[in-house]
Amino acid sequence: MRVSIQFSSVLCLILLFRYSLTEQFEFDVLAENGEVDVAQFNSDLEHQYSKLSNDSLLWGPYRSALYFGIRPRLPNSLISGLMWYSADGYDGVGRMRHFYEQGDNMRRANWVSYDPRVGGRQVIEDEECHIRIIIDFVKSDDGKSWAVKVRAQPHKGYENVKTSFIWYSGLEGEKKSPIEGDTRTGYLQLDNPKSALGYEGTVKLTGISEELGIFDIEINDGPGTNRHPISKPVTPDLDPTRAHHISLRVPDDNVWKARDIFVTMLQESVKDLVEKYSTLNEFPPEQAFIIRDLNGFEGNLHFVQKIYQGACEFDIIYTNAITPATEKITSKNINSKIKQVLTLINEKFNQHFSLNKPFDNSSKFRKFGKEILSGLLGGISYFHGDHLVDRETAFDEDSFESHQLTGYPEGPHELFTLVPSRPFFPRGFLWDEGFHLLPLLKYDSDLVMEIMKSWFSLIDDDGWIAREQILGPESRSRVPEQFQVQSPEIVNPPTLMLAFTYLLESAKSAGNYGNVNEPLFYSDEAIITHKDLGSVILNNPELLTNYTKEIYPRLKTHYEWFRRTQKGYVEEFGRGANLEAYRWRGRTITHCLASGIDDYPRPNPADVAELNVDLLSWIGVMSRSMKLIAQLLKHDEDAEIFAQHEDNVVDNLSKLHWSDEEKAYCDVTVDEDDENIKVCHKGYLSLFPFLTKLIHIEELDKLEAMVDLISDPEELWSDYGIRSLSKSNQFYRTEENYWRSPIWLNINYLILEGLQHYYDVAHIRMNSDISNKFKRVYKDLRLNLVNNVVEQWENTGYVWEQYDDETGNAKGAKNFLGWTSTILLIMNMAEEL
Ligand SMILES: *[C@@H]1O[C@H](CO)[C@@H](O)[C@H](O)[C@H]1NC(C)=O
Ligand SMILES: *[C@@H]1O[C@H](CO)[C@@H](O)[C@H](O)[C@H]1NC(C)=O
Ligand SMILES: *[C@@H]1O[C@H](CO)[C@@H](O)[C@H](O)[C@H]1NC(C)=O
Ligand SMILES: CC(=O)N[C@H]1CO[C@H](CO)[C@@H](O)[C@@H]1O
Repeated sequence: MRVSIQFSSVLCLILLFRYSLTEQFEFDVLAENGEVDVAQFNSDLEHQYSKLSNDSLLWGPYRSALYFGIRPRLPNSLISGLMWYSADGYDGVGRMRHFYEQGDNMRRANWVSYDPRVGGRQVIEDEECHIRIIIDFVKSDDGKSWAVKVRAQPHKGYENVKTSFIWYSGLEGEKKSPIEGDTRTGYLQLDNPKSALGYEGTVKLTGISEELGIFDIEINDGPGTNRHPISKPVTPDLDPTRAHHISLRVPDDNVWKARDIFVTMLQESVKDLVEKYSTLNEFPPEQAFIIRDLNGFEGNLHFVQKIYQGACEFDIIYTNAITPATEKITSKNINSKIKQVLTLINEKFNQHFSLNKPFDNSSKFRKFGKEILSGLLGGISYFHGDHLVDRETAFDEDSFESHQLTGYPEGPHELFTLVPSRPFFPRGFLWDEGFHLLPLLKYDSDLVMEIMKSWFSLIDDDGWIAREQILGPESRSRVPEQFQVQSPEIVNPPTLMLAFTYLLESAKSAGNYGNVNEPLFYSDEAIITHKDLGSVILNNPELLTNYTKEIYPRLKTHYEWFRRTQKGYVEEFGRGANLEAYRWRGRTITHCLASGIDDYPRPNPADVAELNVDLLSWIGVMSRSMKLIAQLLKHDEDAEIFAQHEDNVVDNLSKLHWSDEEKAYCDVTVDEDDENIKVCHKGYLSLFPFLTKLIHIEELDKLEAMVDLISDPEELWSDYGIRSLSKSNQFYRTEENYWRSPIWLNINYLILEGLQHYYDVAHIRMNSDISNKFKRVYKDLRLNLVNNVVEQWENTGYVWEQYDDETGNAKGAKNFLGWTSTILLIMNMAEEL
């Protein structure tokens, strides 16, 4: 039986190799054209880029909600993960590590060096297991194979600590074999002869699937220096010096429950032991929780468990048959591969980020910067599945109670995205994503384009895109039910449009626009190689232009949907005709989740007459982005229309939302007599036209008011950054205190940009008092922000969602490497205006 299976594996292998050679061959023929042919060159370029990019981003720790979980950027495929627990006592197993949880006692847990195209290193200080875990992840040059080295170093005083590690791999979406004549479906199976007593040395799994081809996974036992607990096995199948394996069949979309499944199997084993021995105390802890293969199942999900004492290391090596022998990673060459990857990441970081004064002279800031970037990139995730949408419930205009939504599944969709916080918000957020991409523009603009493409492909035919992307059951398991359903009446700040504009502008300033990249000679050699990835679109902006062309109609629909669904009442309240004026839909008395600044005070009582200044500013951002895109594509008529929208927004921000008395931008509503009134809660909201650069540069009085508001310690200024709500406001630090005082880095970054922009364009017209104030505020704010975030990182091991305006202390979600990583951009900004 086994022999015939292995024979068929070999056969598959040969057939697959032939298949891959054919693909290669076709490509060569395509390129084999003696003449210079620009069109040919371009289409080859697009194809080559797409293939290289897909390959280099195929595998990754894209299950970022876990401490360490690997999957490819493919729906239903091979899903793997690492778990561990302390085997010193009987209670360790109850705190088995798997999902990255906010409450776990980790002194730190993050990537310290990482790039999705090559791999990197994560370091976890587990204060309960008393070990430091170092996880190195590397990929082969062709991107098709990978390897992981797990090392554990006991904390001082715990040199004999016992730790159990569990690796699991599960294959989903097993389809019929692509090989003609082979009637088997895809599979993943144990390659070692099955042994209930456990395994010495390497445990090997082999598998095949339609998308991946043939592969194997080796989980070795590490070098001879490793120690296992040597307690004599109470029963022969509980030998702690051996690796133990079980397998079972689980349906698609269930491998993510690996921890629960493992624990259930463990409970079965423990129950059995207790029945036979009446108490578990007969067994030392490292034996009591060894998984036992009681049922002899064979299936698509496999667990391999190991128990070590003291320092240890072991490797997991995934080898795809397609990877050329010279590029394969083995337990022999893995160390040099890791070294190579870490060096490469260092070089790439140094090449792309030159920290500016005064952060350029200390290795502390450099180390911090590299960790922030690595942690941000380590949040890149791939999601696949359906989400819940309510297209039925119309929001009752006059009711400001929260609406009870009933969702129906739509999809499946896929999303390649970053996440705001691995432990707390491990999924895609529209409002955050634009900020996530900004630091990456400098580092790998090709990656930014891939992520943007993925997001934009989610815009539906009406132009709607869901605010939170909760795709598939794994993602849903992390979100309370009342927040799972998305409604097409609800929008979110369109920060992706902001980032897309930055991308177009950086391609433009790379100076390659307009010239088609003409090849000097034509050969069948590759035009680009995987080493070029990161700056291909900057060097070949036509790739970006072509994509922009393709996505333009969809963006336009999105823009129109946004403006249509959020339109404010105008004629109804004597506000003239045709105004650019908008109101967030779906606000409740206490919250406006759509706006992204959830509990920021809004007009009270809530009224359909409300107009929101932040929303009008965001519309302005969209109009400006659409204008730039239309100009780039030479859609002159459209460009004019968008330019007109932008002008109207600028005009109306001033005419509708500016309060001369308060010297701030404010929301608008009506009083009991239906007269228009402004409601001014000073804070981030008052700054929106400034943050989005939509104040006319002639309006010096307004610019001055902005810098006054920012710099006044009784209003927004604190020693740690600009607070969200003024100290003078009646709601300052009240209730949830989410956007009612804490310092948020994304807005602070926009404030610095606003200061920089208006100083540049308007300082000639300002009197010296004001222009000096701009300079001083800019310089001090930048220093305050960086110094505090870095200090908090040193104290706590993490960067955070927010910082307290009175103490600078970290608050909210931990490991918030989403938009808090704009700190990296801030360190890169000029020291002075
Ligand atoms: C861009 O699109 C044009 C028209 O479809 C095509 O001819 C050209 O090859 C494309 N350029 C690139 C770099 O893909
Ligand atoms: C790369 O992946 C994308 C999306 O998954 C796909 O549409 C495209 O065809 C792939 N490109 C190549 C050359 O395989
Ligand atoms: C870096 O420069 C700043 C001032 O520019 C100074 O205060 C600090 O001590 C310097 N740090 C090191 C490590 O040289
Ligand atoms: C206050 C005001 O009405 N300003 C302008 C707002 O924008 C519209 C066009 O959408 C203009 O007509 C208004 O004059």
